[in-house]
This record gives sequence, C-alpha cells and structure tokens, in this order.
Amino acid sequence: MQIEKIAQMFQIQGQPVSCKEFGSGHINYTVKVVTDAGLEYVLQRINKYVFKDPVRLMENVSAVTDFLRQRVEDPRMALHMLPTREGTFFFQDEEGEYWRMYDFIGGFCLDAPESEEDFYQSALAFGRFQRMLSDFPAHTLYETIPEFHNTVDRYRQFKESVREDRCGRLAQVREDVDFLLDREEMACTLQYLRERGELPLRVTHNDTKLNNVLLDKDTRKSLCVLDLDTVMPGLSLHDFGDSIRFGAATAAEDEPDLSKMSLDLHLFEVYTKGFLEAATALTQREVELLPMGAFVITVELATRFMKDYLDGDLYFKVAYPEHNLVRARAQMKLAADMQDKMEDMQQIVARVYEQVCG
Ligand code: ADP
Ligand code: GN1
Ligand code: MG
Repeated sequence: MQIEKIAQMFQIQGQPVSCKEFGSGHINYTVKVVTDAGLEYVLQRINKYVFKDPVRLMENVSAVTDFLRQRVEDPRMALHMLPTREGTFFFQDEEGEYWRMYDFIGGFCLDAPESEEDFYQSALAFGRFQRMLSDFPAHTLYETIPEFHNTVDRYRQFKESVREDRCGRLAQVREDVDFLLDREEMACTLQYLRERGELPLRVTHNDTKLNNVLLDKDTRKSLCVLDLDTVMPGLSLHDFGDSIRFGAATAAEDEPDLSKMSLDLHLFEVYTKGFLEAATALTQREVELLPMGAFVITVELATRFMKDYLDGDLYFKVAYPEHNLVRARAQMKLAADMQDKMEDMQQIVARVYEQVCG
C-alpha cells in the first residue's frame, strides 16, 4: 500500500504532498508527512519482529501520552497521537503491518551533543519524564518487551546464540565473546539487587538515548521525550546509564576506530547534575549505583549487538554487514573505559549529589 494512502487513513488535515523517511532510530520505520494544508506529521510502522503485540503497545503509549499531556504546560512537551478515521490509534495494512501517526513536533534530535548544555537539557527531559510518571499506575502497563533490561536474561540469550552460531560467525569473534563472558557477574549486579527488592521499581523510559529527546529549535531547551515503546516498570539506573552510554561517549555508538571511544567524565558530570535536579528523589542506594548503571547498560547492549551479529542481524537495522559487530566492539571499548573510571564516576556522583541535594 502506498505510504500516502496509509497517511490518509489517519485524521490528518489536507492531502499528503511529501512523505520522506527520517530520523536515525534502529527499530521502527519513520516517515515525515507534509500536507497541502501546511501541516506536518510523523507516520511510523511499528517493528513487529521487536514488538510482538503492537496493539497492546499502542494502548501503553496512548495511556502514557494522555497522562503526560495533562501535566505539561506546553503541548509540545508531550507526544500527541492522531486517531485513524475509524477512531483507533493504529492502522493495520493488508500485509498486517501496524502504523501510527503523531503530530510532528517542530524541533530537532541530536545523535551527539553539540554542547554540554544540549546534554544537560536531555538530562532534565529524562529526569522530568520520570518524575511526571511517578504517580502513573505502573501495574496497568503491558511489558512491551518482556525482560527488556534483565541483564541475566540478556546473557542467557547471548550464550544461546554463541552455542548455536547460526551464521558461522563465531570463530571470528571469540575474543569479543570472552570479553563479555568475563564481565557477566559484574554486569548482572543490578538485576540481582532488583530481584532482592533492594532497588525500587519505577515507571521508566528504558531507551534514553539523546536522539529520543526533542530540543526546541529556537531556545535549544528540551521539549519532550520520544520513543515511548519501551516505557515499562524498570530501574532508574538503566535510564541514567543508557543516556551516559550514548551521550557521554567520545565517539558514536558505531565508531569503528576504537581508539576514539572512551567515557567523557565532564559530560558524565553534566548529565548527573541535570538528572539529579529533575528526577524523582532517588534513594541513597540508587544514587550510589548510578555509575554502575552506566557500565551495566553498556555491557548489556554489547551482548545484544553481538547476539544479533551472531544471529545474522535480525533485530537492529544495519547499514552494512559488520555493523552489529562494530557496534558491539565500540560498546565493549566504552564499557572497559567505564570500568577503569568507576571510582572517578563515584566521586563525581558524590560531589554533585552534595551540591544538588545536600
Ligand atoms: P525508533 O524506535 O526507530 O528509534 P523513534 O520513535 O525514536 O523510533 O523515531 C525516530 C526518530 O523520528 C526520532 O529520533 C526523531 O528524530 C523523529 N521523531 C519521532 N517522533 C517525532 C515527533 N512526534 N516529532 C518530531 N520528530 C519525531
Ligand atoms: C534501539 O529504537 P532506538 O533506535 O531508539 C533499541 C535500544 C538500544 C538502541 C541502541 C526497542 O533504540 O534498546 O539501546 O537501539 N530499542 C529497542 O542504539 O530495542
Ligand atoms: Mg528512537
């Protein structure tokens, strides 16, 4: 079915005059739709391989966006979904694909911070997001990807792919696999604490990359958080950690030159400040474990990229055949640097906590 036709299934104003793929997400197919009435929309095809029940996923997104819209002063600070002409929040085409439509929010997303202020703004956005959802009824949320940040389970899946070696790629990556296996115990720390009830379960975003935050094009202040497909009960430490992994790294997530990849401690400090200022009052334990959150999520993602490489690139969009391997290695290099800088990070957190909450 033509993309223009799909766009017309939703309650848009005017006729589509342009439909262009955009954004740099790894999961959904995203199109910007412009109409002859001068309005702009975002049309997305939900990835059915990743999200097994798109209808329940859309119920989550709809509940969360409704909830947020009642709490923000500027409508651009929460996503707004457009219903179809039949009044549902998704359209299913004849191939069984699910589509949804958002109002386009005038602003921009960054794949790397251009200044420390950009990164600070994203910390405020994710911190606010967590705070605003602190009284959302968490039990009503469907788990869109079960065990999404259960690192123990991620390792189980990774080891399964290593055993199966479906594409015969293992021989080439033995050392990388060993690197990850050597860090399994440490990477599973947060999951063990979660299972023992030592960390509070909160409504979290679970995919807190910088490019999931929209910045205002004039003021560069953060407007809103995007990509709500993985909003589920989870750990604040994963949200904090994923932002650090992506935004406080000295190179892109898929940098092939590993000598360029490390953790920027100054950016780590900048984000910590914004997050502690805006997030729900974190427990002492959560605050102490923030640096561990960064390490855990980085190793976890490395196992996910490596698993996908071994499986033959089924999950993440890839631009070239070795892309997942390059991504995995970049994350491993970053994780190793985080391990070396663990004490520095802990000192920074203690200092910032004293300034912000002391
Ligand atoms: P993915 O799961 O593939 O990452 P996202 O929901 O993050 O999908 O969307 C991909 C990109 O599309 C975002 O990084 C952002 O640039 C852009 N985008 C998504 N929704 C909107 C919106 N409502 N307004 C403006 N841009 C958007
Ligand atoms: C995916 O959807 P996107 O591109 O924002 C992935 C995240 C990874 C990220 C790595 C649903 O995020 O978990 O951390 O890629 N999302 C899903 O860039 O798996
Ligand atoms: Mg995204």
